[in-house]
Amino acid sequence: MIQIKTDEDIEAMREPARLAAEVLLMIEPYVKPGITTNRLNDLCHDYIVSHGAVPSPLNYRGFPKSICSSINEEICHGIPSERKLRNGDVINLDITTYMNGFHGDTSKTFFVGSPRKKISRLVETCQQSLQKAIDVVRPGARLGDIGATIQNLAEGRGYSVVREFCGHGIGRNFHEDPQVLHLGKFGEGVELKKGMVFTIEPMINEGEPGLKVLSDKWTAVTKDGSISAQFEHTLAVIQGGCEVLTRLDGQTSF
Ligand code: EYF
Ligand code: CO
Ligand code: CO
Repeated sequence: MIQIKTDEDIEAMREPARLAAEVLLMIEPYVKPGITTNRLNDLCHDYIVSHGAVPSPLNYRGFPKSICSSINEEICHGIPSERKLRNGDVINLDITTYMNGFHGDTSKTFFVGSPRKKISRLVETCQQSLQKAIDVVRPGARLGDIGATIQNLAEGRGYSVVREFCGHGIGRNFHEDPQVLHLGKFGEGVELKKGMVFTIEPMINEGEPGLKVLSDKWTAVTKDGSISAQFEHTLAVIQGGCEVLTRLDGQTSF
């Protein structure tokens, strides 16, 4: 069942959502060759806790860390470790914070050192697909409009959309209804209503859509070893459109 949020609920959600966005801003200068993903995890953890919040992933269904860090062919749910970032890597950092009784969830793919041209086209396409999907969100639109928008852009550029993971309702729980698929057909699926709050978090692969989960039981990687990119925002459906809760004031590019 989709839980419709009141204006008061949405006001309470702005704080964890803004904090998650601030974490991505805070961590960006540290995303450099040589740093370990454990260090990135600890910097994010300390920032979240020092701002009176809790990192939602920590112990969630047994997840062992405070953020997800997914490098190159890792699609999502990568576990921070002693692995050092290298020039040319791409890394998605996925941040969810809990405060005021609500969660806020956002993620971004960063270039480590000098971006490779072929990979930057993939990463830019993923970011654009999220923005185009956000642009269709308003009362009366349908979940299929979101999926179709992402699928058309990604596949039109020769990439593939990950099928196994999707965006999700979010609020008092990290994951709520509805499931927000990143592929679909225009005009199909649940009709969007004012007060719905959900994430859109497309995962786009350079190659085939298939994935496998590593023996660590968490990290999803592309089956063909191709690079994968992801961006995510939490948004609230409001009259005439949506409010991107995880976008900071004045932030235009992401
Ligand atoms: C089979 C986890 C559970 N799940 C989702 C638990 O929505 C998320 N990111 O945008 C999201 C983040 C995390 C997450 C962090 C940990 N988990 C992972 C993989 C499989 C699974 O249940
Ligand atoms: Co996330
Ligand atoms: Co999410």
